[in-house]
Amino acid sequence: MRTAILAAAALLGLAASPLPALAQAPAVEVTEAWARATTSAARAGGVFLTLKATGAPDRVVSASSPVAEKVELHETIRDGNVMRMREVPALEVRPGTPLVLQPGGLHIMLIGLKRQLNRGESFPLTITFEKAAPVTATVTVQAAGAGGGHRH
Ligand SMILES: [Cu+2]
Repeated sequence: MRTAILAAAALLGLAASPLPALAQAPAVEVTEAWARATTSAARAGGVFLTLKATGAPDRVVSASSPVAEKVELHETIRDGNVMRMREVPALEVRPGTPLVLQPGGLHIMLIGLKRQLNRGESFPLTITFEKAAPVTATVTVQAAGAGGGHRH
């Protein structure tokens, strides 16, 4: 019976993805996605969110959004008395430990903003993982100073 089903699937051109329902698909949940409002002159902006791996460990390898020409993964490092940001190649997400992206720490950077981000608006951000299927999150724009200052 199983052989017959597989043969039928092969005939239909489905052989490349056998029995997907039985596989433990890697998955990562994205919650609490928000960005800071920007001025009309701003060319970059930060996005913050929480990532939870529900299965195997995974890595965020890239992101994209229609509001920016380019989206980078950033970390914040202390350089003397100055906080600087730099790009990182990936963000590790481990099961059981939510990865919280927040001001002063890891974040997603919108580079080459195509428009101002106004408080109360939202926009889509697509996150690509090494294993899990891509997730498109809805990012809510909060006040320019939201989430800052008191966290570090
Ligand atoms: Cu940054």
